[in-house]
Amino acid sequence: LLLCVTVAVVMVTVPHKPERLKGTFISRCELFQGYDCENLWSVFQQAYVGKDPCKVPTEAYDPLIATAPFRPACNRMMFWSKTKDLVQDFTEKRDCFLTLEETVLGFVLDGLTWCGKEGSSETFTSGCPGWGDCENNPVGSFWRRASAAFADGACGDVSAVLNGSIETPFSTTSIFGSIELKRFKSPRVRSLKIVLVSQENTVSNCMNPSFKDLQRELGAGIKYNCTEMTESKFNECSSDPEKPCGPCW
Ligand code: N1C
Repeated sequence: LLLCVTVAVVMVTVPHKPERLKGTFISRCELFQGYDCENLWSVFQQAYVGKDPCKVPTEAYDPLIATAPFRPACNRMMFWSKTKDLVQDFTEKRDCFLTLEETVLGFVLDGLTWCGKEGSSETFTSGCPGWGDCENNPVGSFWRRASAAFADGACGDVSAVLNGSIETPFSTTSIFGSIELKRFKSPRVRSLKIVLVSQENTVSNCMNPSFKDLQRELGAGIKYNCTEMTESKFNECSSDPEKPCGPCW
């Protein structure tokens, strides 16, 4: 009997995983001011609910982006590739830069998995296809669409934090390399500052051949520079009281 009661209580109090997804979405959304979070959830769901989870193109998220558009933030936008944790720690301490994760859409969906199923009105959080399964999966399409819209707002001096502890810090197939970089337009975007951050082991520097690819892809008229930095120096940048907002690179 005790077991039955426990199971019953758990079933009532711990919602099914998809319910948890909605809960996470709404509670994260409520940390932002000025959004109708229930409406945002319903617009979000329309992108993938009832669809084959391998047939959700980036355009499916157009209404979602239109409901919570990104505002341009000149000289403050920060992009990254293969340095997510590092950049997240950095922006938490320092309010000067804006990443996609700090906007309402990036924030509510960060780290989550979701998909629908043909003939069902439910949201699933397991058994969803990943990048390796099909390109047009709900999660991948969201990040590609949101990254494009976020990058469209870039202006002035833009920063991108790349990983100096890997062989190819700039990858033409990453979201940064294949989507964001291509949307930077001169003269709206004046310069791109690459900050190449290495952990204990430095594997590549600013002379890395992949930066030739980057410069080739970068729009004409946009200035480019690259600064190498250790992880500890980078972290110091986020806590320098002398330069609370001044660039450290
Ligand atoms: O493919 P990436 O990096 O180059 O993408 C990073 C790039 C950043 O500049 C962000 O603006 O694209 C944006 N972005 C996110 O903000 C984001 N949050 C979480 C892209 N992807 C994001 N994710 C997840 O990480 C998502 O699942 C995606 O596939 C990975 C990409 O990480 P990466 O390869 O390090």
